[in-house]
This record gives sequence, structure tokens and C-alpha cells, in this order.
Amino acid sequence: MSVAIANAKPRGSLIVFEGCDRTGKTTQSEKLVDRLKQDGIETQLMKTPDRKSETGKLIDRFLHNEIELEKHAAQLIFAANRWEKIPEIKSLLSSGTTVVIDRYVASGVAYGAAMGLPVKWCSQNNVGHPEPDLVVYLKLSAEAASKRKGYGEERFEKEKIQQQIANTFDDLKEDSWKIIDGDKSVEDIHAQIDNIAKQVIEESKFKELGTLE
Ligand code: FDM
Ligand code: MG
Repeated sequence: MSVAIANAKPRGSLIVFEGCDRTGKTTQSEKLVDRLKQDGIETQLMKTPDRKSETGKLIDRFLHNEIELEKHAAQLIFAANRWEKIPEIKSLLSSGTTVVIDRYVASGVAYGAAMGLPVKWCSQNNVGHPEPDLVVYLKLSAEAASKRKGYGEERFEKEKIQQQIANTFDDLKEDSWKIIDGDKSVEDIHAQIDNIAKQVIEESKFKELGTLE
């Protein structure tokens, strides 16, 4: 009905950054949020795992090898940490704010699979999450990533595991994902992502937000 359309409020977009460790996700998600805000687009940056919540504190200790967790338990805690964010994500999106997240469900599946869990079991934990409007997949060779600052400090930062994680990301990747060469300069990558993101934000405004099944 025309009245309903005239009154419809545009929603924000769910933009997700995925990829292995040290591929530039944090740098690029922060830069994108700054740029979108400067251009007058309401945007909020998030990160999962959020290491500040109670589940996040446990995850941080696990990632720093201070504690061990049974693998299913570990992945359920990562999923719980993401679930904690879902009400806020939904409310921001419906109020018109774009949400940029540094890692989301694909990380859950790719890292879970690297721990020896079935992909199907990992995916099941994400059923009901809002579906991303855009997944930016930053790709960088495991060798190049291993040379970046800070690499090796956390649990999964070992070349063999990272290669396995990259393979799962490649298997999970859908046609709609934007694959970005993480070896390009920070500014080149940012310009590419800024363009794609603005296009998606425009296209998603009156599109119904999807739900992961
Ligand atoms: N990680 C992240 C998982 O193992 N499962 C998940 O569901 C998510 C979201 O946690 F090693 C791993 C991936 C990475 C670590 O690191 C988070 P960053 O550098 O803070 O993104
Ligand atoms: Mg990391």
C-alpha cells in the first residue's frame, strides 16, 4: 500500500567482516565506520567475540591459552557471546543504524571446524541470527599474515590452523560475499569497501532483514 511505503522507515544494513587472523578486519572495519559516520550515515561498530562481557572474559582467557575448554563448550560460548549481541543489533538496524561487525557467524563455523567440530553442528548454533546484508571476506596468504605484528600471540595463530580456517571460509563463501585481497594497501582496500558498503546500505533500506536458517 502506498501509505505504508511512504511511512516506511529505512533500516540500517548489517555489514560483516570475515577472514583469518591478521588480515586487516579490525583496521578496515574501524576505517569504514569512521568514513560512513563522516558521510552522515548512522553507523555502529561491533566486534564478536566481545571480550568485555562475562562470556567474553572467558573467551579472552581461552584465546590466551590461560584455560582449556572442551571444544563444543568453547564454540557454544563463542555462539552465546554472539547471541548476547543480537537484541542490540536488531534494534539498531530497525532504528536505521548500520551495524559493522568485526567477525560474525562464519568465524564461528570456520574456527569451530578447525577445532574438529562438524560444520553443520557449528552452523546450527547460529540459526535465528540476522542475515548479513554484506560479508566482506579479507583474504591474505597464511604466510603473509604470519609476518604481521602480533601474530602468534593467540591460540589459533599458527600457520597450519590458519590454512585450515581459510579453507573452511572458502567452502562457506557465497556468491554475494565480496572477496578482498588483503595484500593491497590499507587505503586501496578501504576505498573498495567504502564503495560496496554504500551501495549495499542504499539497496537494503527497504529490504526485509533476513534470518539465518
Ligand atoms: N573465534 C571467533 C572463534 O573461535 N569462534 C567464533 O565464533 C568467533 C567469532 O576468536 F581467533 C576466534 C577467532 C579468533 C578469535 O580474535 C578472535 P580477534 O582477533 O579478536 O578477532
Ligand atoms: Mg586475531
